[in-house]
Amino acid sequence: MIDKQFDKETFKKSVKDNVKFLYRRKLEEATQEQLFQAVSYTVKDVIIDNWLDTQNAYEAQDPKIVYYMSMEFLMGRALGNNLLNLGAYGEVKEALEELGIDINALEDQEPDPALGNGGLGRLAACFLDSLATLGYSAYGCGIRYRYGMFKQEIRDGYQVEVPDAWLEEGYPFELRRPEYAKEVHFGGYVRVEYDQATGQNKFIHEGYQAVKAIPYDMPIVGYENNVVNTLRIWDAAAIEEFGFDSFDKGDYKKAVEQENLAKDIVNVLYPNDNKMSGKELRLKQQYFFVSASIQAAIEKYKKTHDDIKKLHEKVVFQMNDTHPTMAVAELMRILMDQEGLGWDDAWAVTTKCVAYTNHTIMAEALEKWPIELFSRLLPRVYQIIEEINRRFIIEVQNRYPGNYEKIKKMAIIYDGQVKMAHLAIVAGFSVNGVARLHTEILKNQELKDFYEMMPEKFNNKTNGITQRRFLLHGNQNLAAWITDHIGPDWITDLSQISKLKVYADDEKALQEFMNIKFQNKQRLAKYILEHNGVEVDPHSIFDVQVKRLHEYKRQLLNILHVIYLYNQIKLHPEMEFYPRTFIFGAKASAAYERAKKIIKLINCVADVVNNDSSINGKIKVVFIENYRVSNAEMIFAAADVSEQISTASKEASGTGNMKFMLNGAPTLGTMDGANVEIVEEVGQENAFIFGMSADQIINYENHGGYDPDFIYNTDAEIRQVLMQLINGTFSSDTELFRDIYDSLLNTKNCSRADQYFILGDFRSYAEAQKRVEAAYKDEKKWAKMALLNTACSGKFSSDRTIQEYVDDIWHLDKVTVTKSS
Ligand code: DL6
Repeated sequence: MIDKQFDKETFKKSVKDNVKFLYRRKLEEATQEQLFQAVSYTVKDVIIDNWLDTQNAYEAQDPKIVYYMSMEFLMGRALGNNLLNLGAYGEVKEALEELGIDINALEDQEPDPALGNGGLGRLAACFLDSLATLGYSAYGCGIRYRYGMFKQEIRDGYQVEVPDAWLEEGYPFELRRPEYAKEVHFGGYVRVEYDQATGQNKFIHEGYQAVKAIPYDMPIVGYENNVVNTLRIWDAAAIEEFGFDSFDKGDYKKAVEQENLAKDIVNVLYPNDNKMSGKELRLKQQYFFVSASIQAAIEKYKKTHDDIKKLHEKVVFQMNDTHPTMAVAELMRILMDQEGLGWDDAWAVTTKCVAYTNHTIMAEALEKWPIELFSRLLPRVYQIIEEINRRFIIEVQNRYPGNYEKIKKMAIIYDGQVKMAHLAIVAGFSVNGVARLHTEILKNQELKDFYEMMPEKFNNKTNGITQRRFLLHGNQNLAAWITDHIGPDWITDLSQISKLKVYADDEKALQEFMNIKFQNKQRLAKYILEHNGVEVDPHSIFDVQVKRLHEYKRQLLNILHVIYLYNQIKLHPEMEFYPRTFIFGAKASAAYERAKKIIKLINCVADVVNNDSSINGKIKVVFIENYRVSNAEMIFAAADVSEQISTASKEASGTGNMKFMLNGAPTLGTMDGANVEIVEEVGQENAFIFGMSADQIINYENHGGYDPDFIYNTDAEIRQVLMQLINGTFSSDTELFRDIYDSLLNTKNCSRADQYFILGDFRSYAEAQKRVEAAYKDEKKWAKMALLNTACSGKFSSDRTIQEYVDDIWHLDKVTVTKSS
């Protein structure tokens, strides 16, 4: 590959030239940042050739295109990943070494483009990687937030949010494309005019504020196949640049308003995970990128096709959760108001073009917008949704005559609110969940009425992750070892990794496998020492929970169990205990007070436990600051135990669970989300499963909850742990964790005691943790278990997921791209 892409000497010269022309410096004088930019521009030059070749191939072959519409793309760093996918990492590393440049240090210069919160955004990024690698024509469509996910600093144990100015130094892997700018309209009113010629009403949107949407394209490099797809993220600008003209015309106020609107729209990513923000600006963001993306898609289609009624043959829009659901009405608007189709024709096209993925059943995440806000901000779009709703209600009435309960539950507009999930289901030709259990819950519980009325739309697509970032790049030693043993095919066909199973009883192989894990643990221990000032023993069990902080994910269960273990060790200093390092990493939404308190609690417990010499370092607790894609890659590689302990039924899928598994860490988890399928692949005996089932939880919920007070009153050890939250053990301020304590019990301050069944699952969790310890002590048994986790992870590649989307939903054509030079 390298021969075609890179010539070492040319590469080195190009880096030197870039340093000279960009910074007027010699290589030796350049800063690390300047070297990063110079190298990245050199790599981008190669990518651009492939990008052009891909475009030519697409033009020649005219494949169907999927537009993956997502408010979030959590891309992670590009330089290393691009080099790997170009098949040039090793050679470039060598070339850089010859120039005296360390590639790792260089990669560390890159900001983490963090245009996403967590699972949903990272999934979108994995999907783009797989689409390019499998050779499908795809655009990611999103927003170029000026500030991505905040950087997390931990000060005095508290999370502090620091703005993420990822564009400050200029981002080398993007291209501004002003020639494809679009206008997006907000506010105003709709004037209806009768058109004599057609005998139809025309709907004319007037008095609006306009914003210019300017696309920036980022290359998405397929793995060694010359394909480069595009992530198109939209920036906003005022239509008329603020200037003297406006003063002269007395239009000053309008110009300032437009300028501010544009600035606001793309300013910042809302840092909410599994919770809707309900803010006007968020609605504006949604419409902004949806409108611009659909306009661009239709314009592209019309360049080479003249029958708009056949749009669905060449275009499909996948709505990543409900955030882009406005796509339904926007497409209708363009088809009717601009392309001149009547309602029925427009609806026929739209309903063959849009598909919806649901990522959560958390009630607080389901998007509902007040009619007042929606109709004021998007009057024409709202009008169209009203009409979709009117027609849908007639359908429901015809199907269930006299059943007003159905209308109440299924209407798109009800109770003064627009329900985006209902709109997505009514218009979408496909509705999918993201793991088998999740899809079943959607069908039988959350979306039961819709499933009964339109079962053919519902399907499951279990999530996946790209092995190229999370093994080939993140765990290079293990990747090389795997390739040595089974060849390189696993890189593009993860099912091949099952060939490792033959080594499950091979002592030498197991030893090598665990040696690599140990090296990765040493690397993480070094990072922890440097970043947390805490010394951890790589011989201890690295027990890891890294993910967003949310009560349903139950980091609280984990830390309460740490307190319980600490009490046990204090009480029985002689008891056998295998040293354990509990590693946490999590960002909490800035406004989520309880989640932030849980972070503080973890850090307070860490302070006490890590500094108590009486326990001889048997337990260490570490909270890794600013958990993000780049440090995640290193953390997964070093984990022994993967904590996936959500309340059953709440985690739609999880994808961290798959990344741990791929890197040889057995799951300690509930039967939730994709854990169910992980256990199915690897076997119960190679995981540590505990807790109530989804059915049990749902049953409790449907019958008024359960009684945690009973557990508190009858289990003295659990009671002791809870008391320690409010008796000064972990903070001299005994009120600091009162809210957490209250949330677990039927106190006067708590409306739903222990909503996430922490006490209910506590004993079962503690018992599973004992099984972990026993298994770990048996070195051979553990090594086999770890290796089998890697060997059984084949199903969880996003390549498999994408192929299923292609086969069942999108029906895309595979394209081959050959290099032109
Ligand atoms: O599907 C990706 C990811 C799942 O793996 C997680 O289980 C789920 O919590 C997450 N959902 C969201 C929902 N956000 N909204 N809306 O992030 O999706």
